[in-house]
Amino acid sequence: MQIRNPIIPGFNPDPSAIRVGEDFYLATSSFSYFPGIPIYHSRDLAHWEPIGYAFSDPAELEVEPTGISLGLFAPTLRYHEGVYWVIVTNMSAGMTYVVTATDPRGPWSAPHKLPMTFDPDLFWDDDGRCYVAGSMLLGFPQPKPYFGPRIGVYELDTEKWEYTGEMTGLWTGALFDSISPEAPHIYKKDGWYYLLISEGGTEHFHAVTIARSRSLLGPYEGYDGNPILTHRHLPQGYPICATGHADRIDTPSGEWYMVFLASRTYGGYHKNMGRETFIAPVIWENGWPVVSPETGRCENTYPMPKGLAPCPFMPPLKRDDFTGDALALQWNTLGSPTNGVFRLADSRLYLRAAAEPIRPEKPAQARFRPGQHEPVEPRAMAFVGRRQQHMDFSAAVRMTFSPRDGETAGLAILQNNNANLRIEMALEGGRRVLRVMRYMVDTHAELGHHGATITAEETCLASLPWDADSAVLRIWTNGQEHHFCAGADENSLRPLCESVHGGFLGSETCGGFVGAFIGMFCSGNGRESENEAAFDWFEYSGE
Ligand code: 6LW
Repeated sequence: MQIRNPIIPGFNPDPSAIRVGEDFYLATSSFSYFPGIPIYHSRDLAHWEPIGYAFSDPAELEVEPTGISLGLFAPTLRYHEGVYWVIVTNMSAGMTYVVTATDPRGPWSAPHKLPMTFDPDLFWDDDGRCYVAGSMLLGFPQPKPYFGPRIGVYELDTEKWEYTGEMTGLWTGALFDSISPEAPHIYKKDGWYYLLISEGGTEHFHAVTIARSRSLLGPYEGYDGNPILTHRHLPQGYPICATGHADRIDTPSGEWYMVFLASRTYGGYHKNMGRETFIAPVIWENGWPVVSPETGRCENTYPMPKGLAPCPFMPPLKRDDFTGDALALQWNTLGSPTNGVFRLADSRLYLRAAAEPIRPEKPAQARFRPGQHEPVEPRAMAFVGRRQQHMDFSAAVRMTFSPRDGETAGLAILQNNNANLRIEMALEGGRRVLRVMRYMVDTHAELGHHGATITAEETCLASLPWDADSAVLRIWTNGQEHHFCAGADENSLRPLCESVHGGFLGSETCGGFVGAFIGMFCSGNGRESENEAAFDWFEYSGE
């Protein structure tokens, strides 16, 4: 058996990991999906089982569906004196949240709220004092051009939940005029404070760099061998790209590993699954880490760590019959569901035709709220989905729905607010139809490229009269070719149209920080409605 990359496939960026005894835990970013901040557990570094979420009270998580790439950015997961800690920025609300738990499966505390730092880290020094390092990239006024330290640190008073004093600048990054120095983590080893960061931006030029100091507050000296991990020098055709945003982990026998984000491209330079979690071994040479020492690149596989027996976990069944009284861990809503968008009853999942549209009237443009708190009303879109984890996958549902004017329900692959592919039931001229829709934006919609005008286009690729109120809907892919089928039951599925190239769903094309979800939706498309779509089952399989 080997460790296979990505260790956590599908949208799982900004990994942060710890070891507690023989158990490894890892947290990733969730942006505006709910529950927030998935937590994974492993005993062997190869198999990572989802065990819960750090934010699972909708009222406590201020995220909403239209700013999909806002919400919870870049957690740091730590263990200190019997307590698990997660610190994370909520970009929707312009605040930093800290939650704690004595069991990483939960329950987690309500968030303690701090002024916003970006990509916050938690570090306890030997004297027990707690420090939050962060990036000053967003939320802090800075002159331009600016070559001062852009990674800084505050001391945190964990009784009063406030920063003590001013932020101390630590490092600018390895490159002169480095782009987006971010994702700091501080570690202490052999009398040195190591400051691990990322720079180059989270796209193709992402890189992991490191500096060290004899004192926590600096001065920090960058490593001459930086970057310690990057694929920025490799061509776009290389199958793993954008390696960065890293954290370290060690095994009980003292071997080091780095977990980091990267993307798999397929069918062209397309990253439909967004940024996923990868791992590579680390050795130390002359006081500095060497990542993936055999080749200097992130490989598809690595040998199992010494002394760790393979420890697979039971994967979820392919089909979810919705027989439980709560949604299984794989499911997320887009936004915090305080507005009653779903319920489970009679072994079915019901989604209500809430006003939030599956595609906005005008393309959505996310607003960053640097630095100041702006309360956000938690609410969700009636979308219950799971991560796309495979290039070749199949997803199917059985749905019953009686649409009223303007209402739609069906099966969608959602990349962000401005890019989706879907099969939906709707009324056209008073007649029920099943249709295939493509909603795509020109470019970089999510971040808006400062004032750029965004245009988006919705195309109906097929529309078929459908007299029955129920249907089995299926989307399957071979690479970027997306196929759409429907039928009265599983044995009578027929293609609805030609296959569609899904490369436009890649995050490098349509912008944003998330990755594709596939799931069930129901929408009043601007009008609140109590009408519901019922889903008997959902099935996903992939290679
Ligand atoms: C995150 C930053 C980054 O805050 O992307 O890749 C941002 N790194 O560190 C969103 O995940």
